[in-house]
Amino acid sequence: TPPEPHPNVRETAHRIAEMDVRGAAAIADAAAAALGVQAAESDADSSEAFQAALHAAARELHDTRPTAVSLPNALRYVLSGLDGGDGDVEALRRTVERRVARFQAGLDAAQDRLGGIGAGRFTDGDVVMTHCHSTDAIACIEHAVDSGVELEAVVKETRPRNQGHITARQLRELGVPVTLIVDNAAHRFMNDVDHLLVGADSIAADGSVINKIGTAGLAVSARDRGVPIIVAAQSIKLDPRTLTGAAVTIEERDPEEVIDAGTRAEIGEIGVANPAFDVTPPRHVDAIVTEHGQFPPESVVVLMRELFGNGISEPWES
Ligand code: RUB
Repeated sequence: TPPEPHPNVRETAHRIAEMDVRGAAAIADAAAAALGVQAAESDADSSEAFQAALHAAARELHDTRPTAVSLPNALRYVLSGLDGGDGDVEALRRTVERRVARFQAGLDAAQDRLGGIGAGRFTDGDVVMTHCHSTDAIACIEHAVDSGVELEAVVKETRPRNQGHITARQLRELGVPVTLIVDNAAHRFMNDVDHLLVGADSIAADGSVINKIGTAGLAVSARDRGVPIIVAAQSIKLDPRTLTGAAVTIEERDPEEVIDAGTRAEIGEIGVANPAFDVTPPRHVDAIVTEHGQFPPESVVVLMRELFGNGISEPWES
């Protein structure tokens, strides 16, 4: 039987699955932190036992939500090529702790850098439409506001979980005037906005953007009105598995997020579908803003090869 992960790992996995921790960057940060606790508090007496416990922890974290690639990328960063070496548990522990710290610092630095790059797209008086809640997207607005650019925002509420409320509050706190709209009003407001700004959970090698359900239709609407579509996504959102043709799994969530059981029973026998994400094709995306610069979606594969090479490992499967 595999070793029991540390209770903090259990708790973190639960919080990710329940979406108390949500959004691709926050999920990656929390998963790395949990591996750090697993390493720090492991009572393993051999490097094999130490690694087995870490792998079990990573598996539990990995199996929480399937779509945001930042999660497996975080686990890979911390665990890849970890060397049991001379069997020194203390050395392994220090290596893991150092990698976790470096990973977390890297997340913050990347978001800050891409925010500065994305901010360059905005000029005084621009109106930005947002979908869901993305910390990478908000970083772009925050950098623009900090450098004195005046922006307004049209914020989609983002059913069924209303992450737009989080975006509305954070933009409000930045001093950005916010107009909250229902998702169905997006096309009607498209004439009034200058940019569509969204985040990403995963970006495939062909430049497809996997983000909160509704992004793909929204991009069609923006295209129709000539509104540029910007995706703010640090490189941890690039999915190296797609280099070899793997498809990104779209999470299907509980129907109760869409309709409560009582109301559903009153309606009678119906199916309810609740996919959490969709795929926006590269032709509907103008720019992917990363910490390494802005890319047309078709050329993001170059960056992906540079950062990940062609071989990727899933150490927690061993
Ligand atoms: C969140 C979502 C966000 C991306 C990017 O979905 O789709 O746009 O994760 O977020 P959910 P960030 O609420 O289902 O997790 O830029 O913060 O990584």
